[in-house]
Amino acid sequence: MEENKKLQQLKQYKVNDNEQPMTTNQGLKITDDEHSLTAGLRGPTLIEDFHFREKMTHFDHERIPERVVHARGTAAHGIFESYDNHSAITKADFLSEAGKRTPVFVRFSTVAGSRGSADTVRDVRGFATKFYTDEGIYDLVGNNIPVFFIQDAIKFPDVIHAVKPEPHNEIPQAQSAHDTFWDFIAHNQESAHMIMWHLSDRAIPRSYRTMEGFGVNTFRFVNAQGEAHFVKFHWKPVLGMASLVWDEAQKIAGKDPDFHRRDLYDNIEAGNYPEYELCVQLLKPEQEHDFDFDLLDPTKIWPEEQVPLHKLGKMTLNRNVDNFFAETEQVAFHPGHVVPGIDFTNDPLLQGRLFSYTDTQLIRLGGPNFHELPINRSVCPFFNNQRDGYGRQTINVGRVSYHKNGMQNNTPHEVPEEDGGYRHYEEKVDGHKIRARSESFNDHFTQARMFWISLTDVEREHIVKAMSFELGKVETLAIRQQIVDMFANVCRDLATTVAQNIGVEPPQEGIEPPDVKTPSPAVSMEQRPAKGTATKKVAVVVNDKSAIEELASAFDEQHMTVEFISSKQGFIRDFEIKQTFDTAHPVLYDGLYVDATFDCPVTSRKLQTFVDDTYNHYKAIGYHEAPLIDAQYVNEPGVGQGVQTFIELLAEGRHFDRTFAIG
Ligand code: HDD
Repeated sequence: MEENKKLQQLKQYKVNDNEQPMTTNQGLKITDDEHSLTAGLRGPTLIEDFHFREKMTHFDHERIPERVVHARGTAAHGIFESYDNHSAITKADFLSEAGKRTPVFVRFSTVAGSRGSADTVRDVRGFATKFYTDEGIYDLVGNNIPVFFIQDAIKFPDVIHAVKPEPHNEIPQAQSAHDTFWDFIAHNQESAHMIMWHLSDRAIPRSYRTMEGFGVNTFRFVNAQGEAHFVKFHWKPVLGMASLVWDEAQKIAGKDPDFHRRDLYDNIEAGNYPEYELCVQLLKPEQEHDFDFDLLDPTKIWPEEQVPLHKLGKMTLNRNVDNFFAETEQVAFHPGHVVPGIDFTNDPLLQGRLFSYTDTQLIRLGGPNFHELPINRSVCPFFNNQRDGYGRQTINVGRVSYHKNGMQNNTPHEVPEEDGGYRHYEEKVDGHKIRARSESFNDHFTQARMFWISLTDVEREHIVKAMSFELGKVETLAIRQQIVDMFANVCRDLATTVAQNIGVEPPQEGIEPPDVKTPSPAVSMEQRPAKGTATKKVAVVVNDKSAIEELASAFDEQHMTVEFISSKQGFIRDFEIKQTFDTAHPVLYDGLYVDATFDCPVTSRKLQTFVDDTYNHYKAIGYHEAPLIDAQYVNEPGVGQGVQTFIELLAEGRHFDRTFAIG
């Protein structure tokens, strides 16, 4: 494993207490950690018991506020490597030469749920990357959906209050399927486009390794000559994209609430390092008004067919954290952490974000020194006249803590732009102070419609089901009706089918979607599907008569992850059977290979349930001999005999053309 600059820096903070004597925090060796100091064997505890007090006080203060959004997450270290010298578009040093490597730390998250909520809920996923560059920290704080619910940051508390558990009973946890969320949507129609993505398979990813990331807001690149571009950021997973199906996602939430966290951790431990290419879309300042949407509107994408992607480099996540709290919980991102060459635009959502992130760290991490926490520390040195505050670690020497000064030769000194000083892009701004929004932000349905017409039939069917599910959980019929009417602006058939499913009237006459002729196929996940077998996880059902040796080597050759399942744990020959039908569940695998039958009727029944669920979720099923699986499945798509056939079926992904599956 490469010791990048950040990992080297972190080393000095690590403590391994293996084989060490136990001490108090003051270093005093402890003789007894089992008993409080009491007055007599059955008497009260004494206040002089400093050991008890220190231990208990620390425990009492262990918790910090969870993130107000994105509380549930997991993270990993890695490295970003630039493909080229990109100085023609940005002077950012980490993009300045081919092969230049920059340490990164990435935190993936859900948005709505609490810190202990399930991973596989229907939600947007956060994709936040901290680049430890030689010029300071750069944070790209993105999501796995390229647009947002609202256009102006002042509405962020509202959309979040609406989606969070309802205030009177704190139900439901990590779900958008409830009244307040859909009431908000019905009354804030700018969210229409985002809702289409939220109801799509993007909101239930198979893993963090198989989802895209987007910077969402429009940023600005500036080169050394001062020339600027509007820029949108994209992360493309090298494995391709894959999602769960809804029935499966709900079941996984119970069977393994840590499903995504475990998947990322296990794959990094196994050396299956997730990779993502960083791409940008670029537009020149003079193209600002060339589109039928506003470039500053965060509810809009720039269709890739109109504005192509340029690849900048590749990120590889190759190391798990040592301590979840110290690293993953304490990491503090902020879209305002930028380096020379990266700047902001007047996107009204971004502008508000630039205030919110530092503000939230002050309450979450307890004061203004969170940049000193090991995970947040820049790898380049930092000097200024900021001093003191809770938990200050730096020991600033000398008498001077102000600028300008004469006693220290006026240092730390300001740095001219040509020596790396950050200079804001000098955009001309002129206007009246008003609370209003440009009319160019008013079209809420064209791109929602474009998204809809760009999807495959299966993807569209999933949206119909998702909307029926979500609204089916809404108790207030008026809200269901308002949403049906609202989405007639996207597709009348969609709205009518959902209305039928949830028992409300079809959409009002006269509501028609905009006439969108050009789709954007790139928004469909089918454009970049996770094909192949690499890192796919399969359950292989075996007993002592099975050809485990051959199966293991055939699947290993395909870089698949295999778990053998049988009626009992223990060893069959050299192979450890780690899972049984009771400890494992078919929703946790990408495919199933059956090479065993069982005499016990209860075990046979459990195997049948395994096959049924795998079938229901459109996943590949392989078997050694036909009698090993139910005859009704044998001629179904995605079901085949023999290892080679199974490998091919698994490589294709899901088999949505099944006769009676659900999902
Ligand atoms: Fe945000 C966290 C992404 C809009 C305010 N946001 C947070 C995280 C991600 C995003 C990935 C988790 C970072 C982590 O892992 O620690 N947020 C986005 C994206 C947005 C967005 C892509 C739309 C473009 N956010 C947004 C707005 C506001 C915030 C409009 C407020 C004005 N976001 C926050 C926050 C959080 C946060 C309250 C909570 C925890 C934190 O910042 O560190 O400041």
